[in-house]
Amino acid sequence: MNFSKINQEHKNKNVMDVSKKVILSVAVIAAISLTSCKNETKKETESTTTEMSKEMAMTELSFGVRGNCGMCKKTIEKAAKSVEGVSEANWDVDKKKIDVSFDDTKTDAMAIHTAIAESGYDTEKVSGDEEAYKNLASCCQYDHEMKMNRSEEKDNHSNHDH
Ligand SMILES: [Cu+2]
Repeated sequence: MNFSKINQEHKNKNVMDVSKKVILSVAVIAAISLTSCKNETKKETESTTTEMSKEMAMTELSFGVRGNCGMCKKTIEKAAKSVEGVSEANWDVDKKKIDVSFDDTKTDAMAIHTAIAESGYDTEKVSGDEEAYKNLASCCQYDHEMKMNRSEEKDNHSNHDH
């Protein structure tokens, strides 16, 4: 008699334990999914901030580069983009001027001038490499006296070194 009563109580206790466990695990799962949602949101915010600060670190610069045609444009832009940290390079055939965007923690203006000069083209600061110039297509062998950086508004930064 006694024994079966105890057994019954024991069973009841088991049932109680099981339902407690179920409630507990539901609560845990809910808590985990809440936390993971929060984490995801946080991560997204963080990566957005990183991208934004990356964009803010980009330095934009334009300077004169001599050249004649679309082939020159390709060579000049390829040379500028070969510099690590340069993300954009756009040479204007009419203005004889290049616009570049670069990460100033990775490179600087002189590295870009030098890379373009090595491909055979004169920049405002560095004369084009003579050997590379001789190897340019004859249509690309521009006049070394050519006026460069023909933009209307004069960029104040182009007149002094940093
Ligand atoms: Cu050309």
